[in-house]
Amino acid sequence: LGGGETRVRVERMFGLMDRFLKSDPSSLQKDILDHVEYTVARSRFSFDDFEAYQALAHSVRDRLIERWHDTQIHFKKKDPKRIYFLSLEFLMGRSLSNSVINLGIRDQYADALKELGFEFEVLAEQEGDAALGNGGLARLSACQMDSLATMDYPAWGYGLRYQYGLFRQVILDGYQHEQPDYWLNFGNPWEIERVHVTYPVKFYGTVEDENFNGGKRKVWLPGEMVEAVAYDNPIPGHGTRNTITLRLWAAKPSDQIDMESYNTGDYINAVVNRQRAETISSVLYPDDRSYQGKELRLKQQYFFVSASLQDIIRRFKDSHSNFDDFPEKVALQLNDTHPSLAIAEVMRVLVDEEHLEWNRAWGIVCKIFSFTTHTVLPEGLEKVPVDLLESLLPRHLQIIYDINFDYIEELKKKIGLDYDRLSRMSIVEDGAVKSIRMANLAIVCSHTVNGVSRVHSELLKTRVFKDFYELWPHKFDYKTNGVTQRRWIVVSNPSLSALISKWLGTEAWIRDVDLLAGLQEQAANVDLHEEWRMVRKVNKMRLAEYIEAMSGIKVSVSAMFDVQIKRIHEYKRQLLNILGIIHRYDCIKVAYAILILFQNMEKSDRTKVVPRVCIIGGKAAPGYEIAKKIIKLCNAVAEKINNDPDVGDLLKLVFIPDYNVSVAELVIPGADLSQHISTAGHEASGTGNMKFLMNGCLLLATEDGSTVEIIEEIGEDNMFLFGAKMHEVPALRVKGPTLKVPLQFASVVRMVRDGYFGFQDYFESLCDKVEGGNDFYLLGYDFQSYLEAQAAADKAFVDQEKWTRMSILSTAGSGRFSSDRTIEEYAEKTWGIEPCKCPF
Ligand code: B1N
Repeated sequence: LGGGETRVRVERMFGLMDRFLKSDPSSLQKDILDHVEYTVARSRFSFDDFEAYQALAHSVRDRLIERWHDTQIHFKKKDPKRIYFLSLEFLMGRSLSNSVINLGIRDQYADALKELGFEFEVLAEQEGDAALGNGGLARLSACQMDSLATMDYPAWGYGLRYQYGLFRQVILDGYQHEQPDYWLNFGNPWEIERVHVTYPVKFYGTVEDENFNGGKRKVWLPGEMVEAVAYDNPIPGHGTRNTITLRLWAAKPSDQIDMESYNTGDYINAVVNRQRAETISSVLYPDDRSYQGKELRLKQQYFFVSASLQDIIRRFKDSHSNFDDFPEKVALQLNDTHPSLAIAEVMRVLVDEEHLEWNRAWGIVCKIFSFTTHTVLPEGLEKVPVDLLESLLPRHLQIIYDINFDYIEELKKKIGLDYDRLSRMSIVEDGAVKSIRMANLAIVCSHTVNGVSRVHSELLKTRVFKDFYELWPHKFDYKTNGVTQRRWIVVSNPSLSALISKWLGTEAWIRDVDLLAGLQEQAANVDLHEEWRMVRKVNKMRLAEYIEAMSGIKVSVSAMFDVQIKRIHEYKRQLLNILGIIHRYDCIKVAYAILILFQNMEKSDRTKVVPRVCIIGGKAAPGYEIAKKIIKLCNAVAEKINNDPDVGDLLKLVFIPDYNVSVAELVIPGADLSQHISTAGHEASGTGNMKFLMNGCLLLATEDGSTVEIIEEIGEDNMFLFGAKMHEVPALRVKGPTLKVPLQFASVVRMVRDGYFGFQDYFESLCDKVEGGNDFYLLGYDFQSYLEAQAAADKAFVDQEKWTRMSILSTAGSGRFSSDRTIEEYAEKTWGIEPCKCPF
């Protein structure tokens, strides 16, 4: 088009469009009904709740897209330094409520829907979870995206669009069964498929030398090619127009390959082969913290890394021609070692494709990467067998060897010929199976190595990465994790949110969470107490209804709701919780026997028992036998207790199946007490504790991970602490079999062993894990102090005034644990980026 014609066209376009979509009730109603008719393709006179949800979601999506476009145009114009957050997992949960709240149009939508005869809350319940992650690490990524958007940072998230997210957990006869989570079955209104944003990703093949400019260069001749297609998920900030991108890649067959088979007439096989490509992004690996050298997992890692980097480099080259400027414009964040192939990939692109000289490329690489590790144990670190890497990514293996060679030479100059240390610090491990240590690669090539809590960072410096810390102390830092108060208070606990705003006289805490500290002054105010208790009671009623609907168990809301929800792991000690419950049950039974014997209430302790509803939820990795037995034990104990007429309302045990983000949103606001009871030194951070804290739930906890910092904020008087301290654990383990274990512990384990809850043979190995010198996680050692902490919680609960004050102080002291604070620290100290706020 000529200049004149373009102007006429642009003017015409402006004439036709309203600047922004309107958000008054009748505009919203019209939009929703239009989507019913034209997007969902149902008659506007006949559609059900799910269809109404779909139409509603699409109308919200339109508003998101508008802001998202503006933000992207603004970023492009300003060209700031960008942060690219690479993570194999994002646990986003539901999007509807979060989006309308961040956009500031929730009430408008609720009003609009009411007139159409729908309730917003009911429609919001129709949405399924996006569960593209395992647990804490993945939910952390999601919280951080919310903060990045809210704080106007020029950020992109990159990950994989798994066809199947984390498996659905179904409990049959008390056992966990896994079912695939085909979350895309009914379409996903929150993503935008970018059919034109695609990149080829190469695998296998050989590397050859080629003559180039009078010298030699490496050329990778791949054996397989797959196409990466972008799916963009707009992430809206709160109280800002900024809406950033979470770009997830899906694998599609590439057109560039298999021409041969078509031509040789093997048409059917050619088509079948093409489908193999899609398996790369088909399923999320359900193990957290354990690493198996699986080819598909490595393929997933490289697939998403390669596509993301092509995208990032393309964006850089749109407005820059000199790669020396790359570090001024690009920060790459490695979320654990999972994306650390990115290091070798950047080297490969710069050297092999952009023809930079090796040392120049290396200089650039050393300035762009930062690495956050979420691991505590050396066994948790990823190691890729050299054979596997050689076959899948032959050129990358060469590059890693070359990086290692230069690095070891440098290292020798610094530390001398200490071969033990050199071999520990090498990127290449020479063992029975020669492998690449991904953490070492990440540490060597990153300018910063972050831990996720203070004590985690201390562990890294003194144990796991001690050698590296001694060499490069300046690289090591930590950013204590945080969670977003938008989702974990405003979305999931609207009544508490309203109450906080009322008492603080402002909603500003939603973006500036430190303001929550203002509640401290009111912690003794009786009017606040009354309203606080009312809000908590309403949330408990909501949770009680859910429990009844799901399990048929009726629970009393005047009981203490005691919750432990998280992945099932031995170190997280759900077994300690269950054994504690068995002890409580036993005490109630004894008290009952005394009551019957003496026909005297006074003599029995029964009246002193504080009624409890114990709630446990979480998934076990499908191959983790012991974790699965813990789930079965929980259900077996629940069966016994809940059906025992002697117990009644004094004790109930509920296992909540299929724990996920939306279940957490329901359970956390309704909890009185929550348990974070990992053996000290095992939880890198923990983030569930922060969500409970924000919601005014009291914590029963060990001094582990981020809990240590929570204690500093709210004081140990406001929580129930117990257990061996981190520095005591190693010595206690050495003592092992000689450790004195309380009688009560032996007696509850005996009940399980003797088949009191059935399934005697099945539970035997579980009991063996905590007795006879095998008690690695120190359940026996900590049992006594655990029971004491539980007793202290009971005592505090009886004094409702005290409890309410502690609860208010918990919320008031939670400000430090917002992901806004974490992200600000990363932005300033690690990434060197600044906000880039979209004007309008
Ligand atoms: O990351 C969370 C921490 O709060 C937890 O303490 C920590 O356990 C968790 C391999 C992991 N560490 N490692 C993983 C997840 C998936 C996977 O494939 C490892 N998750 C954690 C956030 O910092």
